[in-house]
Amino acid sequence: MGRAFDRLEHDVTELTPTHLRADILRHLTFTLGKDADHASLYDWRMALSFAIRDRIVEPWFASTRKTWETGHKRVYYLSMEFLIGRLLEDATINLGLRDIAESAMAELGQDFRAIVEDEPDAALGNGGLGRLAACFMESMATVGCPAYGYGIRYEHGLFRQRFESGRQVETPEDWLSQRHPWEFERPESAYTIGFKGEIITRDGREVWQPGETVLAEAYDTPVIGWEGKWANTLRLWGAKPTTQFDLERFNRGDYAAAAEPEALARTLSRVLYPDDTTYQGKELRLKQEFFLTSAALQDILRRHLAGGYAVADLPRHVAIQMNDTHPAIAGPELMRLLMDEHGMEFDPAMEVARACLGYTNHTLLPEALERWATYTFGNVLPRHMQIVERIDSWHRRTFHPPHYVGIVKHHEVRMGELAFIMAHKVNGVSALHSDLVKQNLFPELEKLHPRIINETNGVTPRRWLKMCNRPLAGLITDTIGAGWEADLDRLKELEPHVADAGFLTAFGAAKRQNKQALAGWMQAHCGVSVSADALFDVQVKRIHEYKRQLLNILETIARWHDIRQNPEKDWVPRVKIFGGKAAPGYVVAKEIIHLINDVAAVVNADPLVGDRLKVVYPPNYNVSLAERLIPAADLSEQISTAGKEASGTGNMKFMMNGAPTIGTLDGANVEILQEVGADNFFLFGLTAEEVVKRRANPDHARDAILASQSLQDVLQMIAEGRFSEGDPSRYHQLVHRVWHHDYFLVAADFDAYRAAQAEVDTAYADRMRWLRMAALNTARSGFFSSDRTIRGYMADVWSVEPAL
Ligand code: 26V
Repeated sequence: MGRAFDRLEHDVTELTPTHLRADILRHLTFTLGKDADHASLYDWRMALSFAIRDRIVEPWFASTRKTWETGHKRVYYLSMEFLIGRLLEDATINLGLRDIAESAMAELGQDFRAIVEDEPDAALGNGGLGRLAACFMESMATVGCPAYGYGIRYEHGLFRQRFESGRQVETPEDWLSQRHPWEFERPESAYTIGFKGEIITRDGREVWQPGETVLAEAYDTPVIGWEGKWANTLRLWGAKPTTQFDLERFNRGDYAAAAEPEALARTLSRVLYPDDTTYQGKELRLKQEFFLTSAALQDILRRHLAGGYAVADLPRHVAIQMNDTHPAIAGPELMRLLMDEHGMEFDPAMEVARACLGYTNHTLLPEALERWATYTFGNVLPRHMQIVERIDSWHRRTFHPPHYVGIVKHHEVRMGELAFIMAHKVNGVSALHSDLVKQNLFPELEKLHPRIINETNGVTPRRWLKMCNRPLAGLITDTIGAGWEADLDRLKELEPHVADAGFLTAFGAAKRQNKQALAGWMQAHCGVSVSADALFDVQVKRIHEYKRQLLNILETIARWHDIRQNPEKDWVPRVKIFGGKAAPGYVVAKEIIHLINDVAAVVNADPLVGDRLKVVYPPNYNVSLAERLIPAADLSEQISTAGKEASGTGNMKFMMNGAPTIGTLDGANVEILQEVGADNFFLFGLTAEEVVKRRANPDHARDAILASQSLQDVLQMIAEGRFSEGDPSRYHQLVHRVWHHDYFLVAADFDAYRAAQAEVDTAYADRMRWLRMAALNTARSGFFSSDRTIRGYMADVWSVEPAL
């Protein structure tokens, strides 16, 4: 095994369960101060985590040292979200220690699975964008791209979801209430972050004198790549007060006031904003964005100068990626640091900043595009407001864009335009999405400065296949040999085997094993018993109108109705599985959740239907639940209104795990279809262009409903209160919206969706045909490894070579 480091004390290749057991016991005793006889599951988890962490530290140092010594260019990935999930099992897998860890724990009388599942998810993200950042961190470590991820160490990640009478209830998430064994606190790496205040003149230059300050303190988590060959750092910032505790006030008895600055500072990293649907313009959110960005940029400049390089040389050593516009204040902040702190003039500073910055767009939805009122922006960041205006007027003077194009418009700062102008490359996240970014989002700017490229998303096959699907991963290794994990195109070698009934049967057995495990889990956790022979049809993602969970549940009702009408027919049994959270203020999404749970209650209790249809909605969908559901899925639901889903990444995980897609021509579905072939994909629905045309007809929903007896029946049943204990008012609004305000064209696509679902039934009934389709999905999923995506960014955006 080729290694990038040579000073290994802990050589993982020579580690035996007995060695590891000794390390675990040492940590149990000396790190945790516990006696093995009295250790809890938590204690054992900590002891194992520390023993594993020890094995990461040396490759981590070796990687860092090598980057310093060679002056290699580094990537800085700035993201308000990192949706990491659990780390223990992932670390053991990448170190090649998974089975050794399991044996070591068994020798100690502990169940590895139980220990792994005791770890809380690090849920520092909302959904796709945050999970992508986590996959990218793992892939950058795997391909040996020197990188830092920069984010916020939220005390509370995404809320926990419960259902009360079918309605979503949120409770705070509390991952740091237990010790987090993966991070290293770095009190010595702290930066002052300013807000508000005024602009003063110093030596004839305008500089900022902040009115408020907080401290950003670093917490580092090593991120280890496949086979432990390289490790990078995820650096999360925690907020602390800059002022000392006010002892004088405290002594005067003013206890609460004495703690005020502390409370104020800490709110900055207290909680993740749980709304990924609408931009709200809240001052605290802007402060969080600046807190992350300023801390990161100060850290980047400090490291650059410590390497002995000139400020003007920054682009040779530094590539900064903005994950959506959330850190787009990086443009003006970098300009401020270059000009106000390092004495550069505006023009050369612009050159340097633009050569460093890249911007990834993740959404076209107008309500999610960030725009800050100039009033808020100027109040919180007065110097940045000046700089933004200077950039805007420079841009106007130099390039003469149409009058309606610009950064500051109608008393708002548009972060998309700002990010575009400050970046040398702008990218979308799937082929279709990148085209739409060009055509619809930035057509004028792209004409003036062509810079939009595509980098289709990907997912890490270590977590999303090797780790979460042991039966299938084992079969793959048995069939094509080891090494596919970091060379996913090798899955193509499975293709010749789909002609072999023995291989297909083994493929089916692996899937069946996962389904059986999920059925047991759902019985225990949701109280629903399902047959593992039924088709597991899964839609898991944030609840959003454009993702059309509503279309899925309407089809479920139609199916239920059909089964009741024709109970003698030979139905293919189905389990409809839903998972996902709604933003707390998203009323319509919450109504959809309620309806799904209401339908589940009626359908699951219907003796006429029995095993032919079940609906299960496990609460609190998160990374760990995804790892349980996706390997057990037969069918992947990717049914967004065409033109709305930027890419999707869940779609790729299902494909890898051998679940064919039922889906629209949206986001990366387009590329999935292209890779897997039309015979192995259930395509339906209007295209992005047709969607736009159809909306021009104000009666599109009414026309579609009147043309579909089935949809009329479904809407009628809901309206009558069949799923709301006879109460017709509960879903009055929802039904009204389908008839009159169906912006996402649920009605227009309903019949096509139903027809595609009927094709799914037919295909599934032919067991060998289905297994062939499923296996081909896995075999052709190599393109969707995030290693491929990262190599694309390295070549097209960052100009970084792998260091391995
Ligand atoms: C948006 C907003 C709006 C402003 C307030 C806070 C906030 C927080 C998060 C977001 C994220 C919206 C963008 C997003 O998650 N996009 C998803 O990105 C995935 C990765 O590229 C992609 O696969 C999904 O299709 C896309 O919806």
